Amino acid sequence: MPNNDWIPLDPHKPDGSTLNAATEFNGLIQKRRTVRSFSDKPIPREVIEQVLLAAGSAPSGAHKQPWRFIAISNPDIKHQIRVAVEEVEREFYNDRASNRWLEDLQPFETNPDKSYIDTVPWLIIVMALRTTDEGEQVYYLNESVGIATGMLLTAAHAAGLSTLTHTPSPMKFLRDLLDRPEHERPYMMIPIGYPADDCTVPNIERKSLDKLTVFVE
Ligand code: IYR
Repeated sequence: MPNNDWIPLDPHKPDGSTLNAATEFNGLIQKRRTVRSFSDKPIPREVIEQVLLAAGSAPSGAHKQPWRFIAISNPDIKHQIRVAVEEVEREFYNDRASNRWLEDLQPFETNPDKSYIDTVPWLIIVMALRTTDEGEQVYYLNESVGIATGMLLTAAHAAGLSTLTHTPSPMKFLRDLLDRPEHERPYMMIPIGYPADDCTVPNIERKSLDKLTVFVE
């Protein structure tokens, strides 16, 4: 990137006060919930494209943009992924997870059944690029991809869609199954869809401001 190619910033200027804009956005994002029960209602590819463009606007180390989003709606491929994921998850629940871990998961009633992968219209596999496609070094890979993933969740939520952050472990099988190159490391699976009509979520609380923050003024 040439080091003298600078343009004026085009800042976002919300209508109304800054406090109002901040409060409104917080109200929107507080409604985001992780969902495990999805509707099969289709979502046009154009919607997913907008969500992924938003995710791809994230900041990254030296602007290397070390991510790729594999967006899958093909039912056969989704089913193959479901079968493989459920095998990995069965091993997790039966052998690998500690008792403490299983206890911590109990309130969320998670289990190896990932049938939502068949139901949900889109499955996004977030890939972290260990080098750029051109083989260049990347920086702060986990931070960069984490931010982009957070923005993906936020963009989907703003569009009225629900998501689930899913990290089966190990996830390497996804690269083979999707025939992706060596430098792409599966980072997270994110089903995107409308929530099922009868979707319920655990009644959890978020940290209060005093637990969440320390102000040094
Ligand atoms: N990957 C498993 C287990 C799991 C682990 C954590 I930490 C969670 O917050 C939720 C689930 C699964 O998806 O079932």
